Formats: sequence, structure tokens, C-alpha cells
Amino acid sequence: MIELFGADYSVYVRSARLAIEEKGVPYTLIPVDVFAAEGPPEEHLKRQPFGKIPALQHDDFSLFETAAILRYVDEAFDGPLLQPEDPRSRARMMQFLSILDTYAYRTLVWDIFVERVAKTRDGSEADEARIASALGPARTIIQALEDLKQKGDFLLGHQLTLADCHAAPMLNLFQQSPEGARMMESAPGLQNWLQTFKKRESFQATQPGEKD
Ligand SMILES: N[C@@H](CCC(=O)N[C@@H](CS)C(=O)NCC(=O)O)C(=O)O
Repeated sequence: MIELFGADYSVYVRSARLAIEEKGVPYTLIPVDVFAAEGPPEEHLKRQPFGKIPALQHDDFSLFETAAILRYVDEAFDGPLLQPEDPRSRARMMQFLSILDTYAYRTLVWDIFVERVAKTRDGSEADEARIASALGPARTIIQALEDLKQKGDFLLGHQLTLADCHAAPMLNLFQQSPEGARMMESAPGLQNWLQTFKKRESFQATQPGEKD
């Protein structure tokens, strides 16, 4: 049985959960609050020394870093293959994962979604300068993802892969901001893909509770 430590509102936790759900592997989500005022719990720092979520435990095997978790889940369990076999498609999948980690997460989620949507919901004021300076980089990210998106229901065409599991949570939050919604309209391939992906059972089963 897989134990996944994290919170349902985290995009990284949701990526891992999407892959686990798509594989059809049983798992338990064990709540960890890394944003607690006193900092991440001590026992979590033993699992994830950087204080981030998720972390995975499978029998005596512990693992952190979402890209590694995604690959492990695909390779260690039966179920549909979530990685292409052909080297070029596999490389494209890794390219999506890397773009999402390196460029998209901070810009789309923290600089735009958190500022415009999450903070406002909590009654705080958005940092307009931070949002404004993120819009150019966000355009580059969305255009790059749109250019890489293959024809078909999934990012890589006709096979659901780890790239879909990793991209959907981030782009879903980004699209909740008016800036994100407008930018996604200019990337019809990506927008249609997200609308289709959001209807999947795995996406429904991993909806966050109260907080995003
Ligand atoms: N490189 C990590 C990043 C994970 C990450 O940034 N998770 C966020 C939640 S979505 C987190 O734990 N943030 C806590 C913090 O930055 O203090 C991974 O791939 O797992």
C-alpha cells in the first residue's frame, strides 16, 4: 500500500495522486501541513528534508521529489503505462515535466494564482507588481506548452502520460485567475486538453477540499 504524505490543495501532491489514480493503485493520503506557522513538522523533515510535499512511502521504500514519484508509481505497479516507449516521445514527456517544474510552478501558481485568487479569497490584497511582472513569463510558458502539445486528447497525443498528470493541477489553478483564463484562450490546444482532462475520474477524485 502506498502512503502519500501531503495536502490535497497542493498541485504537486495532486500530480502524484493523479498518476496513482490513473494506475489504479490503492493509496492513503496522510495530511501534512508544511505551511504551519511553526514550520513543517519534524517527522516530515525526516521524510523530505526540504520541507516540501509530497513524500511517498511504499513498504520500506521512501521517496521524495514528484518527478521521481511519478516515474516510480508508473514503473513499480501494474496498470496502464503512463510513459511512452519511443525515445522521442519519452524525451518530450520529460521536457513537459521540466518546463512545469522549472518555469511554470512559481510563475503560474505563486505569482499569478496565489496573488490574484487565493490571497483575495483570504481577504488579503494581491501584489499587482508581482502579477504584472509574471505575465510576460507566463505567456512564454503557455506558448511553449501549446507548441509542444501533440494532436489528440493528451499532451503527447493519444497516450495519457505523466506529463498530463503533472500539468493539469498547475494549469487548472492558473486558469482560475482572469489573466490565466484569457491566456489559455489564446492556446486552444491546451485549453481543450485541460477541459477534457478535468472530466476524468482521477481529476474528480483528487478535487481539493476547502482550500486550493
Ligand atoms: N521539488 C518538489 C517541489 C514540491 C513543492 O514545491 N511542493 C509545494 C506544495 S505544491 C510545497 O511543499 N511548498 C512548501 C514550501 O515551499 O514551503 C517536488 O517535485 O516534489
